[in-house]
Parts: sequence; structure tokens; C-alpha cells
Amino acid sequence: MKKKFDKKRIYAVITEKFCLNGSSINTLKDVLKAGVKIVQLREKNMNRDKLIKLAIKYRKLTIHYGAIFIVNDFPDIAYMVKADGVHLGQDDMSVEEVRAKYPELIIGISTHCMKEAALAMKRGADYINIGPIFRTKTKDISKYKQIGCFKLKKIADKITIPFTVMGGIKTSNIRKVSAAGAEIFAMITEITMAENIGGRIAAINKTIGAAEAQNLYLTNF
Ligand code: TZP
Ligand code: MG
Repeated sequence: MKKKFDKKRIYAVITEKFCLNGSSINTLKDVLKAGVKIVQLREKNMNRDKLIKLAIKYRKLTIHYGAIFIVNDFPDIAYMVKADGVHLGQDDMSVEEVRAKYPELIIGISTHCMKEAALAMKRGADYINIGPIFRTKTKDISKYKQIGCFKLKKIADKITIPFTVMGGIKTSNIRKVSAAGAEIFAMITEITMAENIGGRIAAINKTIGAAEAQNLYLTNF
């Protein structure tokens, strides 16, 4: 049965080449042990068989820890390994096509402005990512402008489905991004390049908790 994309807070996106410890699986284990409930396997250049084998290991571990498992880019692999969902870029297969072929998959889509976000909602995505919020070296995003928190708030106010934010998200800027309306923070290097992943995730969780409390206080003021 299709799962709901309803987990909050941290969305850990793992790409092996950005793992300080050199291992996607060991990074995943640390992430899950620290309580993260949404995980994405993001490998753009991995050999297909290797990716499938890795995805099967991800599926086993995410089930064990009760986490949502999303595969980037490959709906067929997501379906094959019984992942919960797939994350699509603007140039990947369309939401409608994936929905028709694999109705049980959660479908997420990367968006970079209000226009793309509105279209993704219209097409029936289950969640959208908005990014890049800040500058990042993790992905070549030179064709996209950084959105920043001011613009993010404007977009966030109009979105009626769950959304994640990504691009340069760090423990140090989470308060600002949270104040702009974000509730699910997608991160690659802030997590995967940490020396102590468990410690980093605990710090991120604490920061998000404090930001949520502050937002609530300001709303009720
Ligand atoms: N899409 C928008 S920004 C980005 C992707 C995949 C990279 C985010 O990486 P980091 O290390 O969290 O800045
Ligand atoms: Mg893609």
C-alpha cells in the first residue's frame, strides 16, 4: 500500500561520493540509528546493478527502522526494490507517466520557482522540493538562482502539499529557513560529511525543535 509522505523534519539524501566515511550503507545506518525517518538514495552515475543491490540494502534497513525510502531518478528501480517512492527532476519522466505506471509510489519532484511548484501540484505530485535555497557546491546548480528565505516564504505560503527544502541547508541556517515556512529539511553534505553523523543529527533536531517552538510563539503572540 502507498505510504503517506507525512514525516517531519529531516530528509537525509545520501550520495556515496559525498560520504566522509566513504560508505553509503554505513552512512545510512548512522542516519537511521539517529532517528531520521525520510531517506533518499541519490546516485547519478552508479552502475545499474550496483545501484539495485544498494537499493535492496536500503529497503531492508529503512523497513527495520520505520523510515520512508525514496529513490532518486529511477522509478523502475524504486518499484523493483519496493521503495516507498521516487524523486524526479524537471527533466525526468513526468509525474503523470510515473503515476500511471507505478500507482503505489510516492512521487516527489524538484522545483526551483513558484511556476514549477504550481505545475508539480497540478500534476499531482505527493511532495515537492524547493531549492536551491542557498549556495551549494554539492550540485551544479548554476542554471538556477538561489531562492533565499524571502522568496521561499512567498512560495511556501502558496503550497498546499508537503514540501521539502534543499540546497546549502546547515544547522546554522535552519532557524531562518524554518521561519520562512519550511518543515522538512533535505540535506546532503551537512549530514553525510559530518564526522559524527549521530551527533550532527541530534544538533539539527534540537535546532529544528527550537525553531518550531519560536515560530509557534510568534504565531500566537
Ligand atoms: N538539489 C537542489 S540543491 C541540491 C540538490 C540535489 C544539493 C544539496 O546538497 P547540500 O549538500 O545539502 O547543499
Ligand atoms: Mg533526476
